[in-house]
Amino acid sequence: MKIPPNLILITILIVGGFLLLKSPTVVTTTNPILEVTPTTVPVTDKVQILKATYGPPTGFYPIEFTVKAGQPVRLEVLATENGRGCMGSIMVPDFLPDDIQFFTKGETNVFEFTPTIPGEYQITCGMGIPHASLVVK
Ligand SMILES: [Cu+2]
Repeated sequence: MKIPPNLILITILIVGGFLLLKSPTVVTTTNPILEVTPTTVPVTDKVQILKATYGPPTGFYPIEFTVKAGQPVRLEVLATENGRGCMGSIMVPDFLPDDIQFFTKGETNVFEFTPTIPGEYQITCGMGIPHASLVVK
C-alpha cells in the first residue's frame, strides 16, 4: 500500500506542532525555583529579613541595606561583644523612635517595622550617630 504524500506532510505538521506546544513545559521543569514561587501570596506579606552583626573586627556590619517600600522589615543584629560607650546602643529612629536597645554579647537585637516612603534612613546609636544606612526603594 502506498501512503499518500499529503498524509505524510500532515503527520509531520501534527507531530511538529505537538513538540512545539510541549517545549514550554520542558523549559519550566528545568527551572523548578520559578515553579515553587508562591505568586498568589501578596507582596506585602513577605518580611524582608536583614541580618547584621556588631563586634570586632568590623564593628557594625554590613553598613548598608536596601529594602522595598511597603513590605515589612525585620532587622536582626547579633552582638559578638558587649556594647561599649554610646555606640553600644542601637535604634531605628525614623520608624521606632522610642525603641533604644543595647548590645549584649551573644544576644540578638530585633527591630520590626514597615517603611512606606522611599528614601535613605539611618540605623543609629541611641543619640543618633549612624551605624548603617537603610535605603528604601
Ligand atoms: Cu552615640
